[in-house]
Amino acid sequence: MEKSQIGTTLTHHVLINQRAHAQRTGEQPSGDFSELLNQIAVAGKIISAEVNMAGLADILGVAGRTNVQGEQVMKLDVFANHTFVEILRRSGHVGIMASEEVDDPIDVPEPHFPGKYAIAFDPLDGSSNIDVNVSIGTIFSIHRRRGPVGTPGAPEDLLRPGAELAAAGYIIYGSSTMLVYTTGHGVHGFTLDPSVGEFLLSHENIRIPEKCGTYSVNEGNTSTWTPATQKFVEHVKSPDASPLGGMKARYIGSLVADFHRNLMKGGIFLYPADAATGKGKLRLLYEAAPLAFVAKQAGGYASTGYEDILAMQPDGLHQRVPLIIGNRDAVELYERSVSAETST
Ligand code: P6P
Repeated sequence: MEKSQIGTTLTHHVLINQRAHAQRTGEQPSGDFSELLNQIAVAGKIISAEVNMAGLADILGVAGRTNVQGEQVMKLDVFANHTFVEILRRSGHVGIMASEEVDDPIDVPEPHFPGKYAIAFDPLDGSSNIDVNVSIGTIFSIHRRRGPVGTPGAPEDLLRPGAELAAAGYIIYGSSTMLVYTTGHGVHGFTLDPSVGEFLLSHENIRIPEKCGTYSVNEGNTSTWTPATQKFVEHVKSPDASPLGGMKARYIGSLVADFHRNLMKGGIFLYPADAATGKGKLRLLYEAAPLAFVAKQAGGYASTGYEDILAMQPDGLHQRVPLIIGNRDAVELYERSVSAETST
């Protein structure tokens, strides 16, 4: 039978995978996850339209307040957060949420139905790039709640290791809008066809390429790094170093864009710990853990330098961690350089 000219939609792809899951486990799919992912896609389409209009509408410029991170909040951030909260509340599949833009857990009040999932998201990461037309993104992580559906969710539904995630992914608003997700059975990319308003399968079973030819780090922070981090970055820059020398530098300053490039072409992204505080900048719940889940499913790995990101038990919604993510061999080389330093 000739291959259909109609692309594979997100819904169709989830149903195919759920049938495969049902054959593997004998569990009959409820269709809840498929509906939830479609609602995330709807939110992504709405935000994509606004992001692409941002240069025209009076939506640029600072909204005049700072978020829980102490960062100036752009109007698109506020819009993106509101879009996700409202659409997920109405979905009937979410019992509790966490957002980079909101200090406390976000509930699902009546008349909405608290469903079986707990979702943490960064509604619009890379917001400092919004008004200079650089790619930005949404990052989401999905846990299956422990409590029964119909009852309010609890923070404990969110504060769980990334290894327990039911699904994770991101939407990148760039030259095209792509949704990339995994449920633990491979990483799949869908590109938005704005003419029909559908995300169509464009990258099935994404695997991070073998060669790690790029390093991605803000070298303006070199003076704040530990000696081991400074040594690692010098190593990967040096053409004669082995293994993994001679890498080229690429740094966009938008986590989703830097991560997506490395996922597609191979590379290592570092936002290392500050030597003085031992702390990182990026957030565990809705940046590091979901991207670590995606990276692992694509053959990569993510670490703080000391431990696997997916093994970490979050101690708060907005906990910050160092993040080293990308090709497994490069991340493990970083871990060895850190452990060599701490063992001296
Ligand atoms: P720096 C954007 O504000 C962000 O949270 C990530 O998207 C990005 O990777 C990082 O901060 C960039 O931080 O300190 O290099 O500007």
